[in-house]
Amino acid sequence: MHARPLVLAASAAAALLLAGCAPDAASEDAPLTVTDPWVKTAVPEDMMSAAFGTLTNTTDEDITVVAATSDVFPTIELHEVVDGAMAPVEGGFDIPAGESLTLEPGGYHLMIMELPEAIEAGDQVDLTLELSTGATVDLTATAKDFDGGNEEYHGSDMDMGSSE
Ligand SMILES: [Cu+2]
Repeated sequence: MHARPLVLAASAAAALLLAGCAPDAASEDAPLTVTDPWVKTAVPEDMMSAAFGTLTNTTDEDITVVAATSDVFPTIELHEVVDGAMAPVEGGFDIPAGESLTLEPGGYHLMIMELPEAIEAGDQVDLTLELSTGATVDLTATAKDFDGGNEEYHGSDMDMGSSE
């Protein structure tokens, strides 16, 4: 539900070491909060899934999410949907100071590629967002079924009426 402060504190400490003379305030604060993260259920035959949620920049500087990683999924790409077709987002997700970016079906999303195993409803999926600053933000997305919006994820003629 909430980002883990312990991990954030650790990465903030690492950032302080690297920066040398960074201000010591805000070491407890996540630069980015993630609200309602969720991931679409999928079976390996789907080959892919996607994760969503609202990313809020809690700092007074612009933030760019440059990558997403997971212990479970080998490849996660940052995508957007443009005119009904997915495309990688060049440079990552830009989130201006104090603003939010919502990842949702039909829009920005974290694309989970090469799905190695099924994602079942209720599963908790741990993901890590990497920021351009080098900081990381952990989140746990809850898996849920989502039928709408599937068309955005299939450019081919398959999956027109998959039945369980
Ligand atoms: Cu995608």
